[in-house]
Amino acid sequence: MTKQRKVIITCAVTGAIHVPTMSPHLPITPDEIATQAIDAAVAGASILHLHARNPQNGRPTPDPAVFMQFLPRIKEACNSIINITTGGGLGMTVEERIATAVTTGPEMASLNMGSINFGLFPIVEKLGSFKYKWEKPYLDNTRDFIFRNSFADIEKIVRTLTEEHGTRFELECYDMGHLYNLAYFADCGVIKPPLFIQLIFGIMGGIGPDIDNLLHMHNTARKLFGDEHEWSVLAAGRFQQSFCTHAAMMGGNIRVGLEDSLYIAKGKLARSNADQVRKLRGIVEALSLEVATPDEVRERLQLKGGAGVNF
Ligand code: KMH
Ligand code: ZN
Repeated sequence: MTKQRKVIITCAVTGAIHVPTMSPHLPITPDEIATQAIDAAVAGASILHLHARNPQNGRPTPDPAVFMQFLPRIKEACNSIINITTGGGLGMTVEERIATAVTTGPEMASLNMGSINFGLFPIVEKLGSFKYKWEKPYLDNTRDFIFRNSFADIEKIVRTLTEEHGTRFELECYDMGHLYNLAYFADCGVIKPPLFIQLIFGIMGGIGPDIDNLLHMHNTARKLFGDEHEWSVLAAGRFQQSFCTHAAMMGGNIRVGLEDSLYIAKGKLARSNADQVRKLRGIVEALSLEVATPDEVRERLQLKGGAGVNF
């Protein structure tokens, strides 16, 4: 029997799904994002998946100038791998979505492996009133929103970031077909191993949060990519912790953070990203598993190292 590898914990710190009304603990300003990211790193997150928000009203922004208010600070304070979103937020063009990764050349960037509906509109009814004017239409408009990631979009993002910067990817798969899209790009050599595949459950428009689906996606990834891939799991909302626990038990890696869930326990908001990292780290260690350090992850995923980025 092969020894189980150390568990890679990714923390997705703020994202572009949740709106400020939903939690006072969602980091918004560059200072809040930096502080929570650094605390998550100290708690055990070896990869930090980062988005930016308008500091005045919390709306997701692709503006590289806003990212640059926190990226150097995080890099200086910790050794964790900085992973910049190319998914961005609702309504951003693909050019806007990749602008920060193109200018900063991170070690890692997210790469969404197919187009899907992305329904956030049911949240509106649950909230009732809103802190900022942009929040309600932002969520409501997802009734008629397609999260666009065509073959051409994916190829453009990969070629640009690989050729210009040697950036490698968190390959986000929201449904079975996305694994096959990835297999196409791996077979033709556009995306090179080792692949770091993020299996995503519970986004409205993607595959549902059913453990049978996790087994099926994991088995399919194994058939398609064999030894050439590492896999990780994220699940939205209340499924976050149970899916991460299953993934760790099955030999996978995990992603936590307020991008994916605002909660630490049933009905209880997480006060920080680090709270979630600490809780899942505790579960991982209770299973007699170890957590991977950033340098161990760099070696496993063949990343270029923090010295090679432009911030
Ligand atoms: N919000 C997650 C479900 C991205 O940043 O590229 C997916 C995500 C997208 O992390
Ligand atoms: Zn993201």
